Amino acid sequence: MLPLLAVLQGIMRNVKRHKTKTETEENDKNKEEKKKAERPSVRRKVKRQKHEPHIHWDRLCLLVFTVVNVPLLAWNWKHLKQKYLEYMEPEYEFKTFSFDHLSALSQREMNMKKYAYNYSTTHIDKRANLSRQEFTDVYDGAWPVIITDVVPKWGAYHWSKQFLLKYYGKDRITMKAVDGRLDNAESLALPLELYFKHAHEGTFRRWTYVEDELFIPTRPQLRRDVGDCEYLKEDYFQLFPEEVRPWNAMLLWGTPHSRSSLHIDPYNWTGTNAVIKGRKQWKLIPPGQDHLLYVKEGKMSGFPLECHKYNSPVDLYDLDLNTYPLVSQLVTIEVDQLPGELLIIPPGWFHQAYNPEETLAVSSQVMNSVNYRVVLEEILKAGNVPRTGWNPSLPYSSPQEQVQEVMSRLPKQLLKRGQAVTDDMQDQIQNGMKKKPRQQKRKWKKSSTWSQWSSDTSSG
Ligand SMILES: O=C(O)CCC(=O)C(=O)O
Repeated sequence: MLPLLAVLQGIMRNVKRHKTKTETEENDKNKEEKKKAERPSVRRKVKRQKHEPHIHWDRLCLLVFTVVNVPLLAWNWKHLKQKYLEYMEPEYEFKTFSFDHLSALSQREMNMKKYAYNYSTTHIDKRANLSRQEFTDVYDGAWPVIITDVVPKWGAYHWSKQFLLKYYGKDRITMKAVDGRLDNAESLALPLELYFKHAHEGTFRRWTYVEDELFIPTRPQLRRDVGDCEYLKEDYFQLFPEEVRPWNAMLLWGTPHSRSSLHIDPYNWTGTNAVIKGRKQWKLIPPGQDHLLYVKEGKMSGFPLECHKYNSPVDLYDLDLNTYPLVSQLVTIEVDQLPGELLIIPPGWFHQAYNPEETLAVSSQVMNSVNYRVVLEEILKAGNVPRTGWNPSLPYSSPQEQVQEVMSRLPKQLLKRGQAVTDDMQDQIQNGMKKKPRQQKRKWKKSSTWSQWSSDTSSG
């Protein structure tokens, strides 16, 4: 700033000097011209000179100075500020981050003393009229909880199979069909009306599970019916560009015996699961036991913005201890979830759900000030943005600003890719396999009849 002011002063001084010099020169000239004008031969020449435009050097200099220096000044200010911050502290690097579950648990134990509630430290509490503060103090990021008084207020709570059939019967929904063990699954896109007819069928070794990530988000009326939860209103996923924002509100509609894999959610977010009809049984694994779960490294989720996938090949509802002997050491927490109940699962907890009867549910997610750093870690770990070259003041800014900063650094081609993943997925569902998927791993077969799928799998 100071050097620039000095330059400005210098220029002004020169302009002044130039001005006085020009004035004296002009006076002398005028005198001479007067003399010449007395001679008729030069009278015409003098007249012409009188009409020539007069250049205001001072104003011109000031204009040039302003045009050149204002942008320079703006750039310099930013640059100097950056240099100052770099001098005070070197460039910030996102080091690998891991959530400290033990300290979250000990904090929870301390906070529990503030409230007159008989908390379980080995099971899952079912709560109503829970205050936001108590949720933050005792459950968020630390321990799963079932909320019983939220879902009954949602429009979705009143969905029936008939309602879905009436308005969306012809639309295709995506599902996995299992014949044998859980890992022998096939992906299908079938008309809802076809699934509707068979949704009550299912045996322990042969079942089907609608796990459709786009069905609700792409139908505004259904999306509106999925309400929110007072405790999870803060959601930084809303700061993600739309092209790479994780799909939200997955439709889960399973035949009896259908089940999810044993997994941690994408981005390691805080997950929610609302049962609308039927019943779910859950096995939840407190963190720190990943070494007992045979999780394969390096698997990717295929989400619009890539992240690692943490799936265990173990089926806790169909144990194979010969192949996975370490599982016998696992500590699991079990809970049954009834219609109208909302389960909230903290990051880092492997979980698997089993539908003992036909069950309709919706799962969602949030990124908030408790888990934002875990989610950012997954984004960095997947190589979406480099870990180096960040503004040193970043760690001191708010979680929201940090998320915004990371999002602003996503390369344009990632946004394009994100949109392409969603478009491909929709194309495949609507048009079968006509369009070749780009970078996407999920592929749905377009069977048009249930028996076609059944005969396909039985012959295979
Ligand atoms: O209800 C289910 O099948 C489990 C869903 C689930 O775990 C999830 O959405 O992450």
